[in-house]
Amino acid sequence: MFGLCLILLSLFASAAYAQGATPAKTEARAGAEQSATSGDALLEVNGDVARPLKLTSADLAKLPRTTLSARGHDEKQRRFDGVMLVEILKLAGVPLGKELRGKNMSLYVVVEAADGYRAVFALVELDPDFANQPPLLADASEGKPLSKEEGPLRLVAVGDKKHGRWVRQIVRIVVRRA
Ligand SMILES: Nc1nc2c(c(=O)[nH]1)N[C@H]1C(S)=C(S)[C@@H](COP(=O)(O)O)O[C@H]1N2
Ligand SMILES: [Mo]
Repeated sequence: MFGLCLILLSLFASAAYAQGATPAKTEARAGAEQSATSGDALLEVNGDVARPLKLTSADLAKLPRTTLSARGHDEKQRRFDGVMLVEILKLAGVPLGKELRGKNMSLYVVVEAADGYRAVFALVELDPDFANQPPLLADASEGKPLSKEEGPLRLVAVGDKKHGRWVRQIVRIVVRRA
């Protein structure tokens, strides 16, 4: 009888512990994940931002996804998947939407590639509240991850007639004020 009581008591105690411990455990794990994966960051965001970021593919996977079709430099129509570039800037705490006025009209964004190639966008070109065809940060095309030459991340600047700002192999986004 005493043995049974002890078993029941320990079961109850462990259930209560598990319930109480769950949120703390989740938080601790989230924190550990951030530091464990920061070494393999896909994309850095810095400059004039509230929150500089080092994003992993896991971080990117949490953002809302967009699919679109666009004609590449080879004139072929392709399907691209990824996140709108503005989603990255939202995470970094860059002023957007109603805040994108006044002195914030001179904010611009430098998109930097692994080969040193860089292209510039005015912040207003990225905000769907402001621009007609804001660019997509693509990680896949035709259902497959982008090739090493093109990706892992490439800009699809759908609003442009030429492809000079379709930056391949993007490694960094820098926000600056003109
Ligand atoms: N990283 C990187 N991206 C780049 C370039 C570059 O030299 N380096 N060239 C740009 C130019 S000028 C064009 S026209 C397109 C060509 O796109 P494609 O590689 O799909 O043909 O890529 C753009 N993106
Ligand atoms: Mo080009």
